[in-house]
Amino acid sequence: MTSVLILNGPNLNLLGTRRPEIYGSATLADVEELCRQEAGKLGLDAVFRQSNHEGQLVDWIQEAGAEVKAGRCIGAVLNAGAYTHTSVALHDAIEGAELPVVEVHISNVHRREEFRHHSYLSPVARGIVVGFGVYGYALAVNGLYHATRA
Ligand code: CA2
Repeated sequence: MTSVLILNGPNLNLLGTRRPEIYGSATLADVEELCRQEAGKLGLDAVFRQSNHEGQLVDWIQEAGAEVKAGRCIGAVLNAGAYTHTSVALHDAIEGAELPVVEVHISNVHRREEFRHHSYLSPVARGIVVGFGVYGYALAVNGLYHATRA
């Protein structure tokens, strides 16, 4: 079965426990279930991961690039959390792995602090979903599927 990778960065394991006014009340386990449902409708297997460590995210991006080249994966939905705004390493990993990525943010980062307005990942993303709460993950899975269909 072809897969779609859903990658979550630092602190997203805390989803649903704090800051509901910004991130809502869904937990990361709820987001995983949402992604599994959405991927299933498209005939895809959702591989869902979270790490607080930049290098781990780089490793997963590189592995996913190889899976895409082998025809076993369509690409990744990526909420890199705060690394979005800091990480040249994630930018380079996506570019180097030629991984189709849809960048997703639960909150509308452009309505928040200025330091959240810049993304190192957007220039190497196929698309961006911002500000639709956790439903943005479902939109991103769909967007990635349609953007990568031959
Ligand atoms: O809106 C998003 O999805 C973000 O990627 C979330 C990141 C933030 O640094 C980005 O600017 C925007 C933060 C994720 C941390 O999530 C928490 C959830 C509950 C409690 C504390 C943090």
